[in-house]
Amino acid sequence: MAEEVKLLDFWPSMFGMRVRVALALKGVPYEYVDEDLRNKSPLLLEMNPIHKKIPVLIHNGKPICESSIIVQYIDEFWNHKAPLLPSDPYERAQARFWVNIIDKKLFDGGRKIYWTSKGEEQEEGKKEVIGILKQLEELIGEKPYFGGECLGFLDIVLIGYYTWFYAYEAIGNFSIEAECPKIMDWVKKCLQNESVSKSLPEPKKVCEFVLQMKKKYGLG
Ligand code: GS8
Repeated sequence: MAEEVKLLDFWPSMFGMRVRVALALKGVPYEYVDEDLRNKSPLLLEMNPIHKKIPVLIHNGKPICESSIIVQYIDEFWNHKAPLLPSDPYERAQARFWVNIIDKKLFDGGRKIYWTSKGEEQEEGKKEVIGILKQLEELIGEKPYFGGECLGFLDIVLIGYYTWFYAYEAIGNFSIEAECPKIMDWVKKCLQNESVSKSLPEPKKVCEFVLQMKKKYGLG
C-alpha cells in the first residue's frame, strides 16, 4: 500500500523543521500544508484537538502530534534507512533528555531575546541561550554530530533553531558564533546535507517574520 503522508506545519516553526528534515533523510514523499495559525484549518483542529498546534503528521489518516514524538515515529516506521535514534537504550534516554532541555532552555531563552523590549529580560535570555549552547558544545565533544558519525535525533531536533539564531543576534545585538564557535561549525556541517539545507528556510526570512510579528503586536 502506498503510504499517505501529510504534514501540517508553519514554515518558520523550528518544531516543524525537525519533522521536515526527518522525512527528507528517510526519503519519504509527503504533502506539505502550511497553516495560518491565526485562522487554523478545521483539519488541524480535528487532528490535534488537545494542543491545536502544528506540526501534525497525518499518516494514512491517523494523526501524530508533538514534534519529537513525530520524529521518533518516523524513525520507527521508516526503519529501512538512516537510523535517527541511537540503538543503545542508555544513549537513547540521554538523547531524549537533551531534547527536553533544548526545547525548554533554547526556546524560552530565544523568546526572551526577541519578544521582550526590556533590557534585563533580554540579557537573561542571551545568558540562557549561550549557556545551553555551551553545554551542547561540551556534549558534542570531538564528534562531528551529536549522533556520532552521522546526523541523529538530537542533530535533527536542534538544527531548526539555527534558522532563528540570526533573529536572536540581530535583535539581541550579540554574536552566537563568537560565543559558541563549535556550535556554528556543527551547523555548517549539517547544512552540507541536502536533506537539511533544503528543509530549512533562510535565517534572514525568519528574522523578517519575527520583526513583522513584533510590529504587529506593538513590541518594537
Ligand atoms: C510545540 C509546537 C508549537 O509550539 C511540539 O510539537 O514540539 N511541543 C510542541 N507549535 C506552535 C508553532 S511554533 O512555535 C503552534 O502551533 N502554535 C499555535 C498556537 O499556540 O495557537
